[in-house]
Amino acid sequence: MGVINVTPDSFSDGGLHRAAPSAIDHARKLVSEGADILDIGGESTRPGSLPVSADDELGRILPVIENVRNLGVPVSVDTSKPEVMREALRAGADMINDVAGFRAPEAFEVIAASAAALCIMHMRGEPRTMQADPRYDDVVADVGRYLRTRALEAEAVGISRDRIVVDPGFGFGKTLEHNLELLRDLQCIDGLGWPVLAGLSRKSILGKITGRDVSDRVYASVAAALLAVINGARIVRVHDVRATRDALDVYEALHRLPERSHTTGSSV
Ligand code: HH2
Repeated sequence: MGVINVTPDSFSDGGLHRAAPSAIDHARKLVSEGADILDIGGESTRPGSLPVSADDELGRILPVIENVRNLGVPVSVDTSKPEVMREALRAGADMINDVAGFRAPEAFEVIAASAAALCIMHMRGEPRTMQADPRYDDVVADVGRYLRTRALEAEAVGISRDRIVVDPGFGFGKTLEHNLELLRDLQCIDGLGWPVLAGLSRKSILGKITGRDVSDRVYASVAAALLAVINGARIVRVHDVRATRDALDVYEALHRLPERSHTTGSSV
């Protein structure tokens, strides 16, 4: 999943694609580099970011959705506002990705009234305050319980299981240790029964580990995406599509090999 932030303030590429023509060119580039899904966002969710109005968000994303829906890949829209979800779906979006887990009243109902897919993400609190001393009894169990509850609630309003994706929300109200535990034990989230999406691309946890600035986290991001896939993620949300695609191509080539029979080591 390639990220297109049509925002002035996103943490890694804020302002780069705030004008629709630039965002559309970027979408074309990501598809040519191997993105299977595009994720368009009109509101930054970085820690401390301030909310924008639904009108402003729609003004940013609608021209982009209309111009990228014919690129041959599904279009996801990253939003937490039901009115933005509704208009985005009307404009041709195939999926809604909500970092707030569809907590807004009517959010699930808007999706249920469409044929769209949805990504339910775990976030503790809201972007303005989420990094203030996050605590969990057991982060993997707590996040897993939340995602399971929300996914079952989505199914209860009539959204079929094959439309639902879950995401532990790396960096959203979690310390470095919380994020690492979630990455190490991602199989537990995968074991819930819904496909898992993981977004680690360029995030500050990678900066904390490598000491690198946000503009210099491509290698760390590729490593994190690959580890997420090895540990069960079915979709990785990334800024650097070409580099990630190459890494996943190598991983997938291994998986296409026929199984070797393990009868003896001495014949090697
Ligand atoms: N991370 C970001 C935004 N949306 N959606 C999902 N499902 N999972 C994520 O991990 C996730 C997400 C933050 O990254 P970015 O869009 O690059 O930055 P910003 O929120 O500042 O626009």
